[in-house]
Amino acid sequence: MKIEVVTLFPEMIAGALGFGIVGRALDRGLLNVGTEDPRAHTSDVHRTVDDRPYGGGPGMVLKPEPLLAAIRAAHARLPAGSPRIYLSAQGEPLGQAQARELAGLPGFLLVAGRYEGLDERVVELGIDRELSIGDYVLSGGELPALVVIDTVARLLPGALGDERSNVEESFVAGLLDWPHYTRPELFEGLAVPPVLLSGNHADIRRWRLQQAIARTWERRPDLLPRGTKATPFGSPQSKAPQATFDDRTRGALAPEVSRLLSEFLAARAPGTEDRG
Ligand code: 4HQ
Repeated sequence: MKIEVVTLFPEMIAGALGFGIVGRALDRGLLNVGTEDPRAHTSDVHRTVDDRPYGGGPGMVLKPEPLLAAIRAAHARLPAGSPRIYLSAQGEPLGQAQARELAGLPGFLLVAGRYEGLDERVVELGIDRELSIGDYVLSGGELPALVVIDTVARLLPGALGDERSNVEESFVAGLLDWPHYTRPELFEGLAVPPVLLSGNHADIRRWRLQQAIARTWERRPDLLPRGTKATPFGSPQSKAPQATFDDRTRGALAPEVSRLLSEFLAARAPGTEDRG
């Protein structure tokens, strides 16, 4: 996988990539990251990369000529068909699906803007796709570019030390993580959940999945399958067990996840409160 980053601050990219999983992916040659500085494509004595916005107002806009020249120079070093991606708050939200899609490509180009952003004609002429890392305002596209590189790098085959990590993650794909514990067994008066010490791997797997489902329900219900509702099985209103979420999305879940999610939702349904 080859990635190029067009940036006015190439040291920000190079300086952040030498650590952990990404650093090892670079060492192993699974990933190669290059940078291109638009300032290298200026010819005036001040090496000017920005200018005032037409129409007036505060802030500056990246000048089109050096930026498009940098995009073209970096794109020429990438495999044919590598998309040119602009990091912007107006872009498509980056999620795990987008990361997987990018990880399947031979390469791509990231454009990190500064100031108020790019001249829109550079977007028209030199950008294939826009991605946003979230609904907040940053001062530049370098951190978003690093976020994209990090999330893509760890999906490359051979990037994780323990290859099982990605397999384990796909087991709960689309759910929040379960809680983790390590030694000591008792820490500041807080015990590790006994099931994790039981040695019963089926019980542990079920408990973790139940924890992941409960946390997702509480904290990020938007991540659960469309149409997810807490509805009791065989409730008085209907004889047949009711669907607790769309049958179509049910099919996309691992059978174990589907079953435990149905159980969780049935237990959560109105009128099933434990008044013990
Ligand atoms: N930007 N996700 C770059 C962002 C942003 C985001 C603001 C993009 C500054 C120059 N990029 N401009 N959020 O906040 O990707």
